[in-house]
Amino acid sequence: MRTQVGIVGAGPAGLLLSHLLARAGIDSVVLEARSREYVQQRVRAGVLEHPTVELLRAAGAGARMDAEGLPHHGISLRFDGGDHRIDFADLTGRGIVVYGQQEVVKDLIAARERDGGELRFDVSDVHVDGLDADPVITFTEAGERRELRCDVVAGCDGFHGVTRGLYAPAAFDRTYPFAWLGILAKAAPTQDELVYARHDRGFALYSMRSPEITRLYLQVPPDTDASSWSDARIWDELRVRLGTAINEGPLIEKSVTGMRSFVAEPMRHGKLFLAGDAAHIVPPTGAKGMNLAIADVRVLAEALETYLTRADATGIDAYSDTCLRRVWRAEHFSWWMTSMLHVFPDDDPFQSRLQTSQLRYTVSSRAAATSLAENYVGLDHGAVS
Ligand code: RFL
Ligand code: PHB
Repeated sequence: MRTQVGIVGAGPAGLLLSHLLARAGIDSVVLEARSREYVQQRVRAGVLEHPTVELLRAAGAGARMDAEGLPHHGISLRFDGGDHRIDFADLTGRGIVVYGQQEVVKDLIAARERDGGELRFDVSDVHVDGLDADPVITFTEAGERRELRCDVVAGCDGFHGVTRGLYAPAAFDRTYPFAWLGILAKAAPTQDELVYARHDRGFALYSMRSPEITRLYLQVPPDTDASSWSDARIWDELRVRLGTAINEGPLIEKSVTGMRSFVAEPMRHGKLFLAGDAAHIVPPTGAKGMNLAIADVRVLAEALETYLTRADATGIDAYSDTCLRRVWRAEHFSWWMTSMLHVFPDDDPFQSRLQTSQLRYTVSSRAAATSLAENYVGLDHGAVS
């Protein structure tokens, strides 16, 4: 088999890259370890920032998002018993759309299959060789070993994938002394917008997916076993920390997510280009992970188009530096939101007073609120210098 771009991983990064390349007339094959059903059901992110929404629309993959996504014009920060709205529309003229990551994944799979794109699910033992000149990806499919020759390889295989291990990038890493217990419940949301709450018992987040589905998170210790939290205990704790009425309903999903910050530099090695979680991780507090994955592949698709159609390497040579500028902005924002809103287990009174001061400043100064808002709704692609 031969293709121009061999893509490892069918998450948002790999699927959107394949879709953007196809629109530019470039051929790709996507290799995915999991089944189609699994990737379409995997519950993850829910917030699309403004540039992501615009890109999906411009790429012809935004119709269902526009019909079913929930446009939001602000969020609330809740602390010390008070609720403070950050009005994105007023501060930035922009908003976000709440639309599940798995819905984006379904839309992109449907778009690729409509165009005859090649998506291969359930592959295993992916190996990549020849990154200096002629890349070859070998993999097992339906019990048979196969070979895919390509001009370049895109490593879109997430944080636990294999492609980052093909070279030795410098790694920048932070872990946090807490995790999130997340639930998805069949219950109508009681809030119109997301609520980020800092409470003495820990952080809580109120989010949603649709007029029938609520998404909620609680800060928990990092080694928490999700099954040790009964449904009743989760609902009680959410009510206390969020200080609000919550509709209860049957849980569709319950899981614990670790929190970390990670960046691999550079994001390119020879003919391998990393994109999305394969290259960087942010804690979910800023809702940036999927948006960064999408920003990376926008840059990569354009760079590969000029390289593969005109043999012009300017874009691919700049790829890593261009992406890393935006990545580090999002790393800072996510670290900052995380640090401001969580309770640290060492319960350092100095730190907790700094957090309160920062929260008060953020909700009372228009300049500070605008800084949060413009990062949250997403800086324009290409605007981070
Ligand atoms: P993905 O989605 O992990 O996709 C990688 C794909 O590669 C496959 N794979 C392999 N395939 C072949 N061979 C191998 N050896 C392979 N190894 C792995 C995997 O099966 C998978 O299908 O990475 P991608 O595309 O870079 O996308 C990144 C996003 O998924 C991630 O950043 C977000 O989910 C993070 N995130 C959030 N991001 C946001 O922008 N907004 C949010 O509101 C938000 N909330 C969240 C989040 C992540 C969370 N969890 C569970 C980590 C909330 C949570 C709870
Ligand atoms: C979500 O809806 O899953 C969500 C929203 C905002 C975040 C993280 C996750 O910061």
